[in-house]
Amino acid sequence: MDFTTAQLRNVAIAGHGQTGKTTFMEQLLLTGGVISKAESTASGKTVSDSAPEEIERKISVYASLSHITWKDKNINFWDTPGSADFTGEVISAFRSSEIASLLIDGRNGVQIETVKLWRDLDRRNKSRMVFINRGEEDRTDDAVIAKDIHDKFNVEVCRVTIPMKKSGKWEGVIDVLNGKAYPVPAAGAKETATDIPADYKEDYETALSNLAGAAAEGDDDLLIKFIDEGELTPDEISKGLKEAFKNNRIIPSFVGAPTLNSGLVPYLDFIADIAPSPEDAIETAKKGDEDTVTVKVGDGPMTALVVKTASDQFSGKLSYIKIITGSFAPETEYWNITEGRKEKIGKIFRSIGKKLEEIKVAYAGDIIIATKLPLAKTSDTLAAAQDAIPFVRLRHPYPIYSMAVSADNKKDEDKMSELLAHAAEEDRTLSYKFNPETKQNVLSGMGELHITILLDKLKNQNKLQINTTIPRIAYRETIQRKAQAEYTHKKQSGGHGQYGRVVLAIEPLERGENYKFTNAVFGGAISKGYIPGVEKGVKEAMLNGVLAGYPVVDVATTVLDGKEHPVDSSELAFKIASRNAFRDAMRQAGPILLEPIMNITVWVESKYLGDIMSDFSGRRGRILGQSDIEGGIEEIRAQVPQSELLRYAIDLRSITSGTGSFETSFDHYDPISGKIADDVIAAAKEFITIQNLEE
Ligand SMILES: Nc1nc2c(ncn2[C@@H]2O[C@H](COP(=O)(O)OP(=O)(O)OP(=O)(O)O)[C@@H](O)[C@H]2O)c(=O)[nH]1
Ligand SMILES: [Mg+2]
Repeated sequence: MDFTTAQLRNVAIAGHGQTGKTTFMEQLLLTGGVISKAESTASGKTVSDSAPEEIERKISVYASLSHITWKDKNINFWDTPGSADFTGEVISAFRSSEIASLLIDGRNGVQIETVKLWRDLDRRNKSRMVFINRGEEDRTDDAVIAKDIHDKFNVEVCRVTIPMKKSGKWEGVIDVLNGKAYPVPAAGAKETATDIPADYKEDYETALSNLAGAAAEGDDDLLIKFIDEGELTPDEISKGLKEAFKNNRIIPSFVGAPTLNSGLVPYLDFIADIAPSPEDAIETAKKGDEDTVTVKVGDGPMTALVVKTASDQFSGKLSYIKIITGSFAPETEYWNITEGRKEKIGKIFRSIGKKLEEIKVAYAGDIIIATKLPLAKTSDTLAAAQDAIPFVRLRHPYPIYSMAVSADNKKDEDKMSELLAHAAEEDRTLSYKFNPETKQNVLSGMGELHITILLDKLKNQNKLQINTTIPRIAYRETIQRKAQAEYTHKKQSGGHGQYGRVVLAIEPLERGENYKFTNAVFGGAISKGYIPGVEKGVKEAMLNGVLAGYPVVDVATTVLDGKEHPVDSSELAFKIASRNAFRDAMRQAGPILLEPIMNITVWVESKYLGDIMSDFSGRRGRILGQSDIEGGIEEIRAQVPQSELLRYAIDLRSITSGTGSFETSFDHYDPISGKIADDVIAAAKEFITIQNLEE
């Protein structure tokens, strides 16, 4: 079936880990008639959590896309993972959806990942609705959650459904907007509408009046009418809610008991009737350094954005594509604007989790899947016209947790590198790089779970043993004072000899100035032609310092004097002489080690503030500042040596029971001394010995 842009809805279901998103999605699919039985994550047979790593761990790892046809609308739902380790998946879902639907566990209220998602949605100015689940449980009270939301985000929710729950017994929900009740259906039966029971009339009247108040936010005329008359007609309420929701001025809230199949019909009705279609939604595009331009979702030549790529065991490479303008056809060639090359499109599909349903055309605003696209990567723009402006790329955070990885032999190591490089292309929150200084392959991601799941998957699929260690740190060496040294390189072993004598002085530069080389030889003691050899020698010496073999930085070298031989001198002889002169000078110049210092920003609930501060002091950290941000969250900014942060993703998780998060970036190098430096030097010596044996 074809759906026009106005008939589409794109909803990203998101929220704190284990709040019940996948279970909720399953019940929505059942309600929408897509599946005939709702499975639980315990059974490992849910539509959304179909990957082996999801089934094994009973958590979502990937954003899963399914669609439901409801009231002639095609609703695309993303079920996203709640763990911060898989935040890249949520980014794909948010970027391609006009609506975010936050699932809140009725027993626990707004939890920290939800607070972080909310902040992200604020930055995107994205419309959001909330669904409070586990309504049947004693502890769940949607009024308490409404207050929690108010306290954390300073917004009022407008309750579109309210619970029918007296003396702790869950009886169903009332759809305030449509003035109907939905009693809990019998096991296996569908939810159907009835009149509102007399017991709940009063609750309903109050909620309706509040809903009219929220609808009045949508339109000035409605607001005036509401103020004058104190009420609005049902049509006016619908119209006002549509406008207010589309413009992100209200937060509609729903309550239900998904596993009892209760509260889902009014939620789907609201999405179909009130929530915005992608029509007129705004995308941003940008060519090179030119200004950003805005593009309205709708008619025009075909343009689209690749929002996610994945590999499927059976279907191969999958590209998830949000169509921005025009219509998207299968068996076509489009331009991949990002690559500057033509992309051959084969079949196109909608999906129910991993099940693909072939379609013949799709229109602006839809999210579809194309298989086996040769070039497409996440953030690529596809277009009918070669000169289309590329859409702004998806913004992914920097990876915060790194492991050095290796395999047992060269063949496996090559295979490992190929697989990891491919994984990093698919998942933009991963990075895989060879660090030439430490001679290690480093895999970085959003947390221990992220890395572990990826490596387990590769091991299982490819029968590959991958070893992990904590990565080495890229230390540096420098000097503390001026020194001078001379060195004569002389070899007279018959035939052509080698001769070069170099006198040079070194002195410290400002931190970050790195390198300076001056030739101050007077009166031609060393001919001009040999000076490049002298400089090469200095550069070579600076590759491996005298303390622990780390690169030497922030040193100025001046060549003062030297001597050459008419026959035996050569560039090579001067290079060897100056390399040794530099090393001798460095030994006298108070060599010290430098370590990388990182900027770190941590977000935690206020109650952990003290623990975070004292933990930083144990890590030789320096606090730069701290501020309260919305949602009862503290932001702490500090500088901490990189060597103290290697396991921070794990440690922060244990300090904050999994609720904290952080970002880091390199800032500068600082000297280290005493035992810390001794340990680094001892470890490096061991490393150098092994390296030498290997070479
Ligand atoms: N009683 C009850 N249990 C639920 C409900 N929703 C989820 N659960 C249980 O809560 C656990 C987590 O449910 P999931 O649906 O996997 O939660 P999720 O939010 O998708 O988890 P992540 O994707 O890992 O963030 C499972 O054991 C579910 O059976 C509910 O409405 N009622
Ligand atoms: Mg899930």
